[in-house]
Amino acid sequence: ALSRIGLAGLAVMGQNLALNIAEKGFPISVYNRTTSKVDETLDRAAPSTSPHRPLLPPRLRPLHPPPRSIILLVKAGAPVDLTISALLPHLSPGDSIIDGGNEWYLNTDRRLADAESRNLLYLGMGVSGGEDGARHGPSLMPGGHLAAYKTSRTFSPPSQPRSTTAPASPTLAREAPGISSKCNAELGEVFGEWNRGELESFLIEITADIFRVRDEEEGGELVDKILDKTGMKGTGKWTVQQAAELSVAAPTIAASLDCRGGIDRKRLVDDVRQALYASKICSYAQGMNLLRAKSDEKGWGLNLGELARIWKGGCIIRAVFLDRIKRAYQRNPQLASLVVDPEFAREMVQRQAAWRRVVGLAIQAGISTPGMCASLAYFDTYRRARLPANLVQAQRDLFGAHTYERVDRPGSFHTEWTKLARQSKAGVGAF
Ligand code: NBP
Repeated sequence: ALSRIGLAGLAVMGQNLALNIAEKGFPISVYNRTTSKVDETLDRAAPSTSPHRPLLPPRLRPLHPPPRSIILLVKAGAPVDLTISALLPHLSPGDSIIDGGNEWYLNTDRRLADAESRNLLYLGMGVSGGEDGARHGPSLMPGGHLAAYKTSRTFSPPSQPRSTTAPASPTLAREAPGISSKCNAELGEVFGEWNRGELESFLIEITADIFRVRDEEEGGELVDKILDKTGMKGTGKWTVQQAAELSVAAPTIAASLDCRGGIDRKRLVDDVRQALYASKICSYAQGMNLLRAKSDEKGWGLNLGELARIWKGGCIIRAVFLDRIKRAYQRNPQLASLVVDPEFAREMVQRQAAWRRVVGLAIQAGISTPGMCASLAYFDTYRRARLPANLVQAQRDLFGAHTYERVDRPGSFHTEWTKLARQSKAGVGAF
């Protein structure tokens, strides 16, 4: 059969997604700049589902007449533009381009407008779930032309229900006083146990596995041999930039990005579990608020509860509590923050003593736990009726006449602070 679907970019994600789509019975044509990856993909495909080759010049023969959908899974940025340029001469009005990479949204906006001017349709589609998700059922978050979505949804690989961020530092339990430094196996057990409770999620599950892996060549445990340096492809940085631009508080997410740099042991482990859970809720709360702010700015009308549902399958942030997050937004779509939803607020309050003990201990012992500390500060801002921001705004009004709002009446106000302060001082002196 001729394929209606093409996929360009056969690295980890593209190769696995192509095999997934082919396996579900949809003929697909594939392309990669380096042709050996096309061969690799074909070698991996079951004979009956073999993806067609090649998608791109000189032969576009296997493709069905328009409309077709071409998925891109190449590195974000210039490689996407180059791949689109190579594809353009072979596309016809009504065809859809679906960029499945983690792209900066302004690049997506630009390409969408360009596609429109050529009578093409465009989707920017977040793909989560890594290699395994792409192969067996990723979490997909498309945005762009509705018509492109409608044409393409027929072949979107179904997500399989399986279970974001782990803002806490798992090294805390290991480095804290009273905990042996050679306890990765024990930590593996602890994470395994946590994954059977309220913390059940992909990242807790894989952390348990990582602690169990030995270094086959050199001996010892592999996690201890890994340099404490993490790579990044820009998504974390973009999230923090957006939070700053939209004035949405996201300290846990920012701290997680930054760190990508004689005690009762049982109680400590349990305290860390509670602190981790509470910190994760803060992290989700910040992410959701950021999405809502962008949605308000752009008029997207995002349904936050529905987003929580999409992430339940395939996505690396899948977690057992996403169902409850969905319900929280169903109860109140305008929820100011997840931490003030009655159900989550009750849980946070129940866990705060343990959380404070863990953060206090970490500070005393000089162990960096930026995610947990930032989350606790975030939570505490919601516990206070008033925050010290009034003083900051007064300072801004003093030095830059930036005006301020009042708690007791509407409007925008400006005060001659220095003049009044001098008068007041003079007045005090006269007493
Ligand atoms: P990479 O992000 O490592 O990109 C490799 C692909 O980009 C290869 O096909 C490569 O072709 C192609 N490419 C490059 Br690099 N420069 C190119 C250029 N100048 N012209 C044309 N093609 C070029 O692959 P990935 O890890 O599979 O990820 C693909 C996308 O999906 C990324 O945006 C990523 O952020 C996103 N994503 C990844 C994951 C994950 O777990 N890996 C999860 C979710 C989303 P070549 O073979 O010829 O070098």
